[in-house]
Amino acid sequence: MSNQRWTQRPEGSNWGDFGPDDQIGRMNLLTPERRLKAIREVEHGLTFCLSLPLDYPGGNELFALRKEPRFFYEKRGTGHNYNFRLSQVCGCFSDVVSDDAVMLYTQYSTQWDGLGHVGQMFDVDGDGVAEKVYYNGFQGGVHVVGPDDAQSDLGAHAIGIENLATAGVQGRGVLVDLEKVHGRERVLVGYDGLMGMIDDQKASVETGDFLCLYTGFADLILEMGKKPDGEVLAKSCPVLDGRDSRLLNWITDSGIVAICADNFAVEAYPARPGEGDAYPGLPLHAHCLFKLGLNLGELWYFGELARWLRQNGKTSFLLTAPPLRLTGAVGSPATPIATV
Ligand code: UVW
Repeated sequence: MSNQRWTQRPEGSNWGDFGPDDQIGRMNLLTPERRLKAIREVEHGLTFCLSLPLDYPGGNELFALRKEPRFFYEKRGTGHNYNFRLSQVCGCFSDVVSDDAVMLYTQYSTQWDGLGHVGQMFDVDGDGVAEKVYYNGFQGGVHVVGPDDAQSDLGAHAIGIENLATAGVQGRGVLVDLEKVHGRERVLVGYDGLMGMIDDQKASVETGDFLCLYTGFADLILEMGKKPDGEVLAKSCPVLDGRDSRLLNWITDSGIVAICADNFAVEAYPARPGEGDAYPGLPLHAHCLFKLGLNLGELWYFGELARWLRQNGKTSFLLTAPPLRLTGAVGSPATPIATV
């Protein structure tokens, strides 16, 4: 199999399986039938907001390159377009209006990783030279263009987050409760550990599902009240072992469309050392985003939903979680909602 962007695809990838120019990857498995099945999960009409306030974690201890939202206000008349009396436009108007603008780091808080977030150096054209490539062979500097590339038209012109926004991110969420088993202990969870919890909690994970992992990390961030302690966070709560090949194979075979976790990167970062001269620093990201086109949700907030599911002996729910339809972005804040 090959197409105009690649003649060889990475081992274990699904490039081309959803069409030569596919830009939504595993989300293709979320069919109308599976959405209907997800809607049938709803029995009580209760909703849970699965987002942190977007100004959390607070500061940038968690990741130095991502900053808190900053607000701006446009000038209007002699002041600003905020608490602005519309009588200044027409004396008879009684309105007071406010607008705001915000500088939002798309991956600061509760977020989706888009397929343009992590690629790999990989020889797509078989010439012996590795190129910067992303899911389905879209290229860094050509399709995903940054300020250090030759082109001046910046952004993800393919695999941008707007593709996920229009894919209809609504389906069946299945929550695996890692916090119930490990508490706040930092544990590397591989295939055996995850399968054990899925079995014990009778969480049936099916094709088209969103796998949701509750680790307690976002609860800890909330408790820190916008003053996150980086050292404590680095040693707290379970993370997936992205270097466990059996876990990665299970993700491929499971048919899940996304993994959503309440921790920083779903997987341990940094990961355990790999083998050979060059290997992914974020192996689960490489497997999911780059090879499978499977989006990752991070820093979601599952605390209240997890407690309700525990009390009611359930693991599944209707999940509605579109990203912003922000053309050309490689990630996006989200305000996911669970309905039970
Ligand atoms: C990194 O980029 C380290 O991970 P994330 O997917 O959490 O943004």
